[in-house]
Amino acid sequence: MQPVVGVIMGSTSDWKTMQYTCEVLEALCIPYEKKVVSAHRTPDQMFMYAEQAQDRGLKVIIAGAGGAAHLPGMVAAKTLVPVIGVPVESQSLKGIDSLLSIVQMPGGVPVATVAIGKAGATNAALLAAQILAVQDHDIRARLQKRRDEIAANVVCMSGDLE
Ligand code: RP5
Repeated sequence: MQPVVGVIMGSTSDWKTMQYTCEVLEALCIPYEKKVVSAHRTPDQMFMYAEQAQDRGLKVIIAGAGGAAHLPGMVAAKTLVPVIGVPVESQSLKGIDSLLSIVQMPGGVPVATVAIGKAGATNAALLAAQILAVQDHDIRARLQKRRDEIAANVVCMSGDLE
């Protein structure tokens, strides 16, 4: 199936976090591709990826990076495909560095920034799915089912307190 979501990350070390993005996309049956592309170590490949994304059929790009996390912003600078940035938790600054690097984009070039780490990686996939669901009713139905299950779980948890 032709991928509609591109999941990229700055290093293989980001996979521990970005695997949660891919798990959710798989659960929602959304075709995606995954790739390591580094803003600093392979800048030419990063620009090529961004420039070709739209013509290759990608509808959303999810970019995870840590530390000096320039990947989401630089990709966003080279494409009109919406970019969601996932701040990966860094060892030295617990991902605050990643978060600030990704979220503080200048006006005119947006990156939708999610939370640091696993929750952010999970929500990046759900946000991508919600963007796709604007035009894809099957994805919307799968998202609604997932939301209903989450709500049912919370109701069950409340029962456990009694
Ligand atoms: C960033 O540098 C990557 O996104 C990664 O989070 C961080 C560290 O990379 P490695 O040194 O583990 O390859 O570019």
